[in-house]
Amino acid sequence: MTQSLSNKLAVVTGASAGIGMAIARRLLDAGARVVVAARRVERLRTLTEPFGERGSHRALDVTSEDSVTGFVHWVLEEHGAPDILVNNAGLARGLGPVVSASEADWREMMEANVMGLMRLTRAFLPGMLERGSGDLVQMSSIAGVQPYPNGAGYCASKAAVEAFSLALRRELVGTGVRQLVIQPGMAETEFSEVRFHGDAGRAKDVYRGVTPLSAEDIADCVCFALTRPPHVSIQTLLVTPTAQATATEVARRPS
Ligand code: 8X3
Repeated sequence: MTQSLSNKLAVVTGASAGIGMAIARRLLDAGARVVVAARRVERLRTLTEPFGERGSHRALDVTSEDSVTGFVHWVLEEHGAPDILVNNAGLARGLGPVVSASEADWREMMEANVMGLMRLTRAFLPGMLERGSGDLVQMSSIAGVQPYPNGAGYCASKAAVEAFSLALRRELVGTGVRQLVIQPGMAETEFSEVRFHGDAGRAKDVYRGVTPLSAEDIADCVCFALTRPPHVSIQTLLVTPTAQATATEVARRPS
C-alpha cells in the first residue's frame, strides 16, 4: 500500500540544482503542489513552468533569518501550511586540514546546513502538528555519521543535523509527523564544484573511476519514503554507490 502525493503541498529548499531540483521534479511529477526555493530564482522558474499552478517559486537565502521569515510568511499566506518540507539547502566548502580551514567556509556551512535547516523546521512544523500529519525530510550526509579527515567543518555541520533531528524525533513521537534523515554518500552534482570553489578539475577527480549516485537516485529514495502509508516511518537512509563502503573507502576502476 502506498500514499499518494497528489495535491500535497511540498516546500523544497535548495531546489535550483542537484538533489533539491531532482526531488522537486519527482514531487511535481507525482502530482504534488510544490514551492521551490533557492537563491538562483531563474533556474527555479524553468523548473516549475511546465507544471502551471502546481509549481511556484520564491527566492530564499536560508542563511538569512529575515529571508526565511519573509519566505515563510509568503508560503503560509499564498499556499497554506505545507504537508512536506524538504530541507535540502546546504553545501560543503573546502577540503583540508583543520589548521588551515577558513573561518568564512565554516560559517557558511554552519549557517546554511544547520541554522537554515533548523529555522525552516521550526517555521513549518506548527502546521504539521496542528494537522497531526506531515513529513520532514532532513538532508544530512554520510559525513554526518562517518566523519573523515580534511572534512571536519562539513562533518561537524552534518553531525549537527543528525543531533537536531534525533532530538526532534523524540519530540515528535505520537504527533503523526514523520521525519526522514537522508545520508547520501558520493553523489555527482554541483556539490564538489561548490566545495572546491569552482575548481571543476578537482571536482571531477572526486568521482574518478566510480559510478556515483545521481541526484535522481536520491530523489527516488525520498519519494519512496514519502509514499509509504502513514503508519510507516523511514527514519534514516544511508545511500551510497555500490562501490563505496564508508565515507573514505571507495573501489575505483583503474584509469
Ligand atoms: C556528501 C558526501 O562524502 O562528500 O555529503 O561528504 S561526502
